[in-house]
Amino acid sequence: MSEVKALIFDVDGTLADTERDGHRVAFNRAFVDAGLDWDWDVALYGKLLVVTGGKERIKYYLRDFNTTFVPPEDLDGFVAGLHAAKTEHYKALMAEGRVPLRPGVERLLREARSAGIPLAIATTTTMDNVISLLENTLGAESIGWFAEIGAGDIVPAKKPAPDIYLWVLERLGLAPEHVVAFEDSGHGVTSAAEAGITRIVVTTNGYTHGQDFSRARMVLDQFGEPGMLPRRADGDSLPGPVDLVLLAAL
Ligand code: XBP
Ligand code: MG
Repeated sequence: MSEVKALIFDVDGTLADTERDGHRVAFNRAFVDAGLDWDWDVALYGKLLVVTGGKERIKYYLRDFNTTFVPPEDLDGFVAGLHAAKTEHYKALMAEGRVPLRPGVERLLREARSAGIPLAIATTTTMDNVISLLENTLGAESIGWFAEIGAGDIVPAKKPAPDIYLWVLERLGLAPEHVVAFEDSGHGVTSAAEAGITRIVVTTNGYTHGQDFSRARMVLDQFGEPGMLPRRADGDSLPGPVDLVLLAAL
């Protein structure tokens, strides 16, 4: 077993349940601002999550779900404008403290920091969104906890493509066998696995429960805390929360 030399975290759905009450609400507010009658309810948004990336998701919605809407000639400009407005709404929602970190996230981050294990982020979401989530949950200084943050359009192809994980691994100067990746979705697992990472821990949520996690090493409902143990898909609890001892034995 190789030594664990860094932990790489996905953001949306993994660090926090941002999709339903963060991104989705922000998209809808941007649509209202633009005078559009589009409403992405909780169920529809679950279907739209098949496509990662907010701009890509809007285009997918127009192509497959709202086929009668006639977009302006400059589709890319139109989508970019909506998406920029959505990012502002997302940041405002985060500033309201609407979305807490998932159980055990802060504990695991702090444990790794104390042990001198570098932290990194590999996400498809916009960098501004990552910063605003971290600032409003762990405080502004927590951005410096991460040795590398790979986010949004920094790579051409978003998850499930491996590009963002490859980018982060290269910046860390580490081979995939030396890291553990944390994900919540099938697309995220594919992205990490295609980058060569085999130690992948999944924490599922309402939107991703039941997806294909066959390439993950461990699938749990949460990282857990000492009094709140993570459960596997079969319902069995782990003996303790996800910590560095467990990760070293993966
Ligand atoms: C997260 C996403 C993101 C957000 C929206 O996927 O798909 O696109 O929904 O963010 P993952 P932007 O957790 O696998 O990284 O609107 O900023 O693109
Ligand atoms: Mg995710």
